[in-house]
Amino acid sequence: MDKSNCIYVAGHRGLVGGAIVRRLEREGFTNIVTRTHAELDLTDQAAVYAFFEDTRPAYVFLAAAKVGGILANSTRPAEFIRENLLIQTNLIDAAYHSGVSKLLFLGSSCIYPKMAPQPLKEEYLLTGALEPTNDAYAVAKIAGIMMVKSYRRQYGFDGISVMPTNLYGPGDNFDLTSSHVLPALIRKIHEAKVAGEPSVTVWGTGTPRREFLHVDDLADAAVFLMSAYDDEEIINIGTGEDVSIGELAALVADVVGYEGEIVYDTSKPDGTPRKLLDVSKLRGLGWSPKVGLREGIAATYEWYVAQGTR
Ligand code: GFB
Repeated sequence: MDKSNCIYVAGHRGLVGGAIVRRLEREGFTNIVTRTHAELDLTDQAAVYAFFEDTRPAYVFLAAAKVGGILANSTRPAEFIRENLLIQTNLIDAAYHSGVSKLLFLGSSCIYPKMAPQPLKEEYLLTGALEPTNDAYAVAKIAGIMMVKSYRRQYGFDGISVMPTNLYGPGDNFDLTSSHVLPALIRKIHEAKVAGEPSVTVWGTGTPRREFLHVDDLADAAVFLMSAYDDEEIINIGTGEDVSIGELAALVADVVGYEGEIVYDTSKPDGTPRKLLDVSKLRGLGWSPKVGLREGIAATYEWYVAQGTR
């Protein structure tokens, strides 16, 4: 990518897209194109085609998606499958037809089978049944991966698919009905501390294990892979380390300075027991994460508190 190339970041108002724009700006890219939802509805095929014909970006980061935590995924699967299929189908096809030089599609670690061996190697894709709490979202993402791969095979289109682990950071969604676990715990534990509550409720048993990557590291890896990776096979982006939800709650409580009790609501789902990515392929290319979990949680907590005081 040249600094003056036209680069379209789809989904720039989201956690991932926002971080990619910040990363590109910091590196001195001068021609970054973004569109808000009000300006361009990515589920509207005609509007997406017209946008690509007018703008003709050279590179596309496809970070636009309908995303959410375990509750949102399990209670609104129709929205997750429909919106993600429409957005990615429109963007990938329009990018190909308008002559985009390269497209990077973001998947998710939930595409792997629920009971796959750990850590999850890229080759485990489509070797077993999915986790039911997010199977609709996962099927949409798998369709995106297959579309990128098929356009490469049939048309020679230069698309790559990257699979990030669970992400967090500034700009995350802190709505308790739709958020992922990390922002949810930051909010719940902060509010319990402020209100002097004796305990905080964490969903599930606390035993599932998750790997967390700071979104600035993800953005760094995505920009790196746009240049360094060129293959039809997917590539994982993670830290290679995970923690249990119980350990995560204790860490967040420590960062926030909350000394109350953590109680578990086992009527809520645990989801997949573990999804730790094998990151040897990415490390082999020379990339590794920079933000440690405690440090990343502290920075995200600071950002969250600052939002409320603005
Ligand atoms: O982050 P999370 O919602 O999604 O939940 P997944 C991870 C774990 O944290 C689950 C537990 O075991 C939850 O039960 N948890 C505990 C909580 N307390 C809370 C809470 O207050 N809020 C939330 N949200 N969880 C998602 C998928 O799976 O991960 C998506 O549904 C996507 O498709 C995303 O892949 C990265 O890690 O289980």
